[in-house]
Amino acid sequence: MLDSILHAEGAQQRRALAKAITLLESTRADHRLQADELLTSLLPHTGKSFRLGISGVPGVGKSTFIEVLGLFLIGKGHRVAVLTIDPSSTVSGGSILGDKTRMELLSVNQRAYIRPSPSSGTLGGVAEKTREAMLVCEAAGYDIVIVETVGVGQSEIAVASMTDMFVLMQLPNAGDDLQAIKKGVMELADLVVINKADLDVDAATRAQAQITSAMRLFGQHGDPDHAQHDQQSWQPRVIQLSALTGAGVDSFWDQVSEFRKLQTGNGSLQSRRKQQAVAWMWERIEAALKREFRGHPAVKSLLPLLTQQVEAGQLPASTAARQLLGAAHGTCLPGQPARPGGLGHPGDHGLSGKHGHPGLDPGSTPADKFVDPGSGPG
Ligand SMILES: Nc1nc2c(ncn2[C@@H]2O[C@H](COP(=O)(O)OP(=O)(O)O)[C@@H](O)[C@H]2O)c(=O)[nH]1
Ligand SMILES: [Mg+2]
Repeated sequence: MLDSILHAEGAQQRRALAKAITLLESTRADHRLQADELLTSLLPHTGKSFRLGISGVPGVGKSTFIEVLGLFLIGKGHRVAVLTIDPSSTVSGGSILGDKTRMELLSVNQRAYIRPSPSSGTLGGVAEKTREAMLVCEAAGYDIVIVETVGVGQSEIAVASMTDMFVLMQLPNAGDDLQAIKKGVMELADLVVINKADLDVDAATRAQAQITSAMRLFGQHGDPDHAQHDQQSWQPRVIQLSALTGAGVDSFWDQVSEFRKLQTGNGSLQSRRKQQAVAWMWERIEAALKREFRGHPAVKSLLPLLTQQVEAGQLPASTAARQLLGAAHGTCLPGQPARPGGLGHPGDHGLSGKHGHPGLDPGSTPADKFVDPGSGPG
């Protein structure tokens, strides 16, 4: 499979690609081992593409735009892979994005590869599969990878944190209701595209001005920890285009190319990717630990009661957390009588007042192994 991904051409390579991605998406443990092996061998061949994230509400014109952009790029000699993260498909099995049919020309083009969102799993899991699929596409020589998502839930954050450039698509009336635009998402955007400019040029131009000034404000007052942008080298921009007529697609690509050149030249692109890779590692560690924790028999048996007590305001959330963490480690909390099975009595929640017990440092209990002190993907 490895060889076909790297060296085969045409239909044979696409088949290998599809097979590899299916393997990545499998939940079977033996498949996962194979997938890990495959990814490790592919890794030296990855990283050479440009990773473009595109987000926007359903109906904004993402599919129309990606079709026209994809064909434009193929015309320039690129090979284009399109992957999607669709949170709706993980919840309902239905899909907001899965309208492959809209990319009629792109989906049959030999130089394009389109893969819909995995349809089960948590958002974190789905995002990870997509990230891995992206690496496989890169190894197969797709030099532009587009990751598409809808503007619902946390999926934009997932896409922004696996791509080199994050593009937010808006409708021409977006400027009329800036409140409706989620500030956090706007802050992630390297470029905002006002689509459907053909419908109402005035509205699109107004939206462009309003969003430009709003973004400048975010830039000035944004939380520096979340600031992705080196203000010196790239000030996020707002442009308008029409995916339907294709007007503005070339200048869109000019912006992307300028961004890419700048970010590559000053090392931002490399450091962004490094950060992303480490953040994903932690994201996966946290998810796996949580799953393991929830599956622990002692936790399973305690959880319903403690949850109920926390809901009812009878037990401080922090105390419940410590009891559960202690249970998972088979340790009882200091100050509680040891009981068979190593669990404190679930009903015994009179812990307040014992927090100051000499030698009782909540920061050094084994329970803390479950907590990553702030080196998460945040
Ligand atoms: N007038 C106009 N309509 C557009 C444009 N882009 C997309 N549309 C239409 O908007 C609708 C939704 O587009 P689609 O690409 O499916 O949006 P998505 O849900 O974001 O993928 C379709 O009927 C498109 O034909 C545009 O630039 N101008
Ligand atoms: Mg669509």
